[in-house]
Amino acid sequence: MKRRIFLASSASAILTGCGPIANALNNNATVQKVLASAEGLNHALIGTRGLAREYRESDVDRNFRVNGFAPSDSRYVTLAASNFAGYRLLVDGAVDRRHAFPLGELRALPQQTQITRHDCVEGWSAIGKWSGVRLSDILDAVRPRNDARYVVFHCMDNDGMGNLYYESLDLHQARHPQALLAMRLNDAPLDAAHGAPVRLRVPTQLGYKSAKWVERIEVVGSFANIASGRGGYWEDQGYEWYAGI
Ligand SMILES: Nc1nc2c(c(=O)[nH]1)N[C@H]1C(S)=C(S)[C@@H](COP(=O)(O)O)O[C@H]1N2
Ligand SMILES: [Mo]
Repeated sequence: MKRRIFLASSASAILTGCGPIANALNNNATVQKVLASAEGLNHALIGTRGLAREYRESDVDRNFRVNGFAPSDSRYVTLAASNFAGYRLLVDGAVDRRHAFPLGELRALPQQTQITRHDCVEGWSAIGKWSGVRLSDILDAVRPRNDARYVVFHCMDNDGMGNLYYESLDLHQARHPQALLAMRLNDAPLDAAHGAPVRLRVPTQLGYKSAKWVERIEVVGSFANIASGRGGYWEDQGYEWYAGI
């Protein structure tokens, strides 16, 4: 059974992709249908309740692959030049206690370390040792209100056409014990290309969910009014919002 599920997700891995060629494929109706059925199967049989497998130190890929480039706009470059001294992670929206966390405050919170595998829909994987703050600890600190349903991650990079990268999880996924706001990769501070200073790490979901360069976490009742309304940058281009693996 497990094997069949894996095959279903690798088929979607090869067909969806993160790049322009894959986008052309995504516009193909037959491809879309196959993907929809494979993703439905995965969702139904696995869900996001289980824990992602954790690996040993010796399994870590020392050169964790980079997908994309660090943001080149001047605001990010300036923040990076001062080692993110001026950075704040704003957590707001449908919460009782909105708060802007400087890096020092995030580093002073209890840290979790996990050695987990990152799976990109383009068909590659990498095992990394990630450390940071549990997203659930941050949510506990800001106290989502009763109308809160989703957590939206706003990032500092754009695609050159004015669209900022963003992603979202529902509150249940966001409270998953392995959902991490990572600040370290492989025993070093996260570098710019991998999402410095703070990125999301959700090992139970495909790579595009793990938003890099996060500067704001907005708790919302609905994401219908954010960008094209599908809950994420790639979702707005046709990817599934649910990306469980
Ligand atoms: N802000 C932002 N986050 C992002 C992306 C992006 O383009 N921008 N790409 C996603 C995709 S498709 C993948 S596979 C991973 C790549 O992470 P890595 O570069 O650390 O390997 O980041 C994800 N998070
Ligand atoms: Mo990806």
